[in-house]
Amino acid sequence: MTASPRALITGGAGFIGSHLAERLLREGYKVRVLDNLTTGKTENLAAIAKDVELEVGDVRDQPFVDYAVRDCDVVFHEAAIVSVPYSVEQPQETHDVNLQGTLNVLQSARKRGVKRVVFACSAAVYGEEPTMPKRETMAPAPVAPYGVEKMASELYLGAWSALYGVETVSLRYFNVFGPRQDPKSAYSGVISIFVDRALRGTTPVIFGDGSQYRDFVYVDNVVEANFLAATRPGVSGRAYNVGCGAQTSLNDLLGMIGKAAGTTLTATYQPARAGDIHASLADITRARDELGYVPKVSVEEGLARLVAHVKRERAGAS
Ligand code: UD2
Repeated sequence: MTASPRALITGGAGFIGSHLAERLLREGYKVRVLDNLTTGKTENLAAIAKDVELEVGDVRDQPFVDYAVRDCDVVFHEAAIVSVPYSVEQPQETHDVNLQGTLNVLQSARKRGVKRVVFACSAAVYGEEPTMPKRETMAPAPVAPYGVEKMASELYLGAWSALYGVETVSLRYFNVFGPRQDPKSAYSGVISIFVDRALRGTTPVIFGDGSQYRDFVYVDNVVEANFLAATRPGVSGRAYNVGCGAQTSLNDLLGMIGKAAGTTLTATYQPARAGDIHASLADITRARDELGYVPKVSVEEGLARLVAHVKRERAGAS
C-alpha cells in the first residue's frame, strides 16, 4: 500500500481553500494548511480541525513557507489578497502577497522536492479585451495590479516547470461563489452580498444597468478542478480556465437568487463601479479536454445550496 499523499494548502482557512481541504481529506490526503488568518478563519476548518495541521503564518515570510512546505508532495497555492480595487489602492502590499508570495512558494517547492504546485490564478489576467468567450490562447491584458500579479505568478510557474522540474498547473478562476464567502466587505463577491440581503429582506444594489454578465462558478466545481489539476499526468506548465462556460447577467441573477430564497428580489440601481468590466465568460474546452473537468454543479443548483447553507447557519446562530 502506498502512503497517503501530503498536501499543503496556502490560504487553506479561506473560502476556497477550506472546501479544498475537506475534499482532499475525503480523497485520503494528509492536509496541512498555511494561513495568516487575515481573511481566513479557523471556523472554516471547524468540521475538520482534528484532521488538519494548521500553520499560522504568512506567505511573505520565506523561512516560514519553507517550513510549512516540508514533506509535501503537492502544494495548492490559494493564499492571496483577492480584491481588485484593493490592489489599485495598495499595489505594493498586494505585490508582496500575491507575487512575492507565489515566488516564495515556488522556491520552497523546488528546495523541498514538491512534485506539483497548483495555483489559484484569475480571469483578471484577461482584462478588458472584449472578445468572448475567453480562451487561454488569448494574449493576457490585465488592467489592475491584481491581474498583473496573477499573470506574473503564472509566468513564474511556467519557468519553474521548464527549468527546475517542479510540475505546475495554473487555474484561472472566474467568479467563484458558495458557502463561506464572506458577504461583509464592499468588495465581496456579488452573490454572497445578494444572498445575504435576500435572506435579511434588505434591498441589494446593482452598480450599472444590470446587463453586465459574469461566468459564476460554484466552489465545488473549482475544488474538482484543483483535484484534477493535482492528479492528471501530462499537464505541467499549462493554464486552464475554471468557470461554467455560461453567462449570467446581474439582472438575471437577481431573479435566480429570489427564486432560490423563495422571495421576490428587487434592486436599486446606482452608477457602475469605476474599473468594472462589462463581461466575463470562460471557454472551458481546454480544461474539459485535458483535465477532464466538467462543472457538475450548475449556477442554479449552486445558488440553491448556498441559500440552504446560509439559512442553516442563521438558524444555528439564533
Ligand atoms: C471577480 C473577482 C476578482 C477577479 C475578477 C476578475 C470576486 C469577489 N472577485 O471580480 O477577484 O478575479 O473577477 O475579472 O469574485 N456588483 C453589484 N452589486 C454589489 C456587488 C457587485 O452590482 O453589491 C456588481 C459589480 O459592479 C460587478 C459584478 O457585480 O459588475 C461582479 O462583481 P464582483 O465584485 O462579484 O466580481 P468581479 O467580477 O468584479
